[in-house]
Amino acid sequence: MRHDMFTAPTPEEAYFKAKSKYGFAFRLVSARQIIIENSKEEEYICEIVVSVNEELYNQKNREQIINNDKEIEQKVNIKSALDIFNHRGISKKSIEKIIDKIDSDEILSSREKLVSFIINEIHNSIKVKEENLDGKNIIMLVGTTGVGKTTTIAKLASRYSQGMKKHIALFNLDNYKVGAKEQLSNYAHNMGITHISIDSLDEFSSKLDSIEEHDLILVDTTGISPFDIDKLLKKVEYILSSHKYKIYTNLLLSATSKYEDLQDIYNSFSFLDLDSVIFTKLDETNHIGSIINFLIDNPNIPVSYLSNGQSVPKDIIVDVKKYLLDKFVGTL
Ligand SMILES: Nc1nc2c(ncn2[C@@H]2O[C@H](COP(=O)(O)OP(=O)(O)OP(=O)(O)O)[C@@H](O)[C@H]2O)c(=O)[nH]1
Ligand SMILES: [Mg+2]
Repeated sequence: MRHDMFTAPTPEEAYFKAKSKYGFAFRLVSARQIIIENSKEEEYICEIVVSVNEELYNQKNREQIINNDKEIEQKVNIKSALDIFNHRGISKKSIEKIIDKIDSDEILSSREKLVSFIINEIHNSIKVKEENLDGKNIIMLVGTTGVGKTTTIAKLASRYSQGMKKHIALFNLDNYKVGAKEQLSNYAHNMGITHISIDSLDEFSSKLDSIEEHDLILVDTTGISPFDIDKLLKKVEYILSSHKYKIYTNLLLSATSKYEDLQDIYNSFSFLDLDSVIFTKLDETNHIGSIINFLIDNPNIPVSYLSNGQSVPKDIIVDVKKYLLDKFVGTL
């Protein structure tokens, strides 16, 4: 026979520990309370000693050593994966969210398996909005000042009109910002596309009738606050209830923003019922951890396009998933 000792705050808990290790195949040898030295108040701990047969004792203690080793190895692998991804801007919260999904010890048993599991989950967290331009559509770009709305509209206009042969019109409200009208109308002129500029939301309905035959209307929202955009959208929806246009609202976010700013901007625009986000200025950073954190935290919003430069029309990416993953994995 061999003796084994268990300690716990109460005798019941000590007994429970012995039971969970040996089942009922043990005999209680002794039980006592031990005073904890150096404790401020009188504190006790309970200690029980049990006896078990040699074979069971050896088997259970071997299992315990193996389990302890396994636990240590898993902790080391998790810490190392956290370091790798933290270093690339992925937050501890995002990684822990992914690790919580793991339901097999196999993945945690090797650092390589854990890292490839996390990359796969990052891959899954990038939701892509497929380009579907069937029927009549209005695509509206919204976002903070200077994020790249007008430049992206010009790139999309070229893609849709020259690449896909859609009959398109560009629309903007230009009374809010000096030069905005010229910027978009220059692009429109160069591409031979209809450009309509209005001074107020009220003018919108009369102008819309004049572009009714177009397949696609791209709306720039230069300098308009989200609340005015909401008014504009309601007006557009009202006017268009008799037409056959579907409206898609895209929020532009800069890849150079930190995660907290991406989330704040998204929150302040989200009441607009956003269909997708477009990340701009990917050429200005090699670190897209903030984008990945954003996509992990907002799994319901897909990405439609990426903008990676100032050059119109070429700097637009449609294969969003591949570009983001390549860029992220390239830094690993
Ligand atoms: N590096 C880089 N610059 C960009 C990108 N997209 C736009 N820009 C530049 O960013 C600046 C602002 O772009 P705009 O398209 O005018 O931005 P906007 O959102 O229309 O700005 P407002 O109308 O003032 O709200 C310009 O200098 C663009 O050339 C991009 O993907 N990469
Ligand atoms: Mg603009």
